[in-house]
Amino acid sequence: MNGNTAQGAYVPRPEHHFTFGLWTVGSMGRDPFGDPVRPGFTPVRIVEKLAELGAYGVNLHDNDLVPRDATPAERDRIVKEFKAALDATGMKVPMATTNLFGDPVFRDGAFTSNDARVRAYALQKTMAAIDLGVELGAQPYVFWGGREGSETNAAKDGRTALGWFRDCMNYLCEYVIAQGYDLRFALEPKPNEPRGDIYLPTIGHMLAFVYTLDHPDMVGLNPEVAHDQMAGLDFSHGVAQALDAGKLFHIDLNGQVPGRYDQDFRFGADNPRSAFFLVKLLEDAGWPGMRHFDAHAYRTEDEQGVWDFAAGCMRTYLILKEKAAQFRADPEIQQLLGELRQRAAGERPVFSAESMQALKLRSFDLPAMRAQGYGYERLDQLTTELLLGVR
Ligand code: GLT
Ligand code: MN
Ligand code: MN
Repeated sequence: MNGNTAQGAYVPRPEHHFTFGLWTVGSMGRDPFGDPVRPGFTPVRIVEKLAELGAYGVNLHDNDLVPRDATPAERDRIVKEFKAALDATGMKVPMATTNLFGDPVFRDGAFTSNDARVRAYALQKTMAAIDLGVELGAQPYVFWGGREGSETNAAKDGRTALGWFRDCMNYLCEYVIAQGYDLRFALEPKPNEPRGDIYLPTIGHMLAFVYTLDHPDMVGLNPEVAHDQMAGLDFSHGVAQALDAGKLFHIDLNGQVPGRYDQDFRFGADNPRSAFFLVKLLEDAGWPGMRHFDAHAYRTEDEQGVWDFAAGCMRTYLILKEKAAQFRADPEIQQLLGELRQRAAGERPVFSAESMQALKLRSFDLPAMRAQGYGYERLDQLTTELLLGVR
């Protein structure tokens, strides 16, 4: 269990199900203040290099692979070459999505644009992108509504915008059913950037929206570490809620310091402690989905830095996974948790006339209950020491 003696345990392999977006390692380091600093790579090169590093697959937006202005013949040639690279390496495409944010046509949103023609074009583009995703074997299909928001509420009533969003999701569910595709949708919440405020900004907002759709069973979530942390939230809590609802269809792992610009740092770079609690949650839950990194290398990096970034994301996940196993096996930690479990044990409150009467009459030793401590300082310090490698 000691990480110092188990370097081999941190080597990523396809069975760990690590994935990256073409847009992540492919990022050229552009930011709102500066030009690209790297040339980027072809999709084929990304597939080959990620396979070499031990990843399971790559995810993509339609236009990460097929440029916006490609002719049908060009599209077919590009997809063919890409599939050949997948076949040669054994890499998969477990998730696909639509770029509904880069083209200036989407400046006021795609599914929530004030222009009905833009909303129709967004549906047309998404249907074509779904066809591509299905052709490549993607499951689930992600929707990140980066432009679905506003800077001023003078221009649009939020209820109208959500209604348009709902109409589009219902339409696309029907499309999937009509085509006979076996495909589920995963909606990705984000509070802001690139819009001043984005509709459906958190896991909770998005989850509530899913249940207003015509086919809620087909639609779940793709939460992202950075997006909850931008809002100052505890990501593990949101993920726990999505798991509890059976709606964690996909996940975007990265790093983000709260209160800063949209950083998309290497997984665990900002806060290894919260990354640990997230990994522990996913592993304790036995969650079967892909461990997808939606992040990119620092703008300071050259090509070598990009591959160091990708390897680092996977290695950190594996180290934290081992730490989670160590946490489960630590006798002192388990003793404290056992004491807590004893305290937590008790009958579930199932309502009946009798249980209600009994509860109304039950007497509590309030002085003792008020005086007791919970031992969390000790438990937390043990966790910290485990993470710092001295246990
Ligand atoms: C973009 C965004 C991500 C989304 C991607 C999928 S694109 O990088 O910042 O959070 O998951 O559309
Ligand atoms: Mn994301
Ligand atoms: Mn992000």
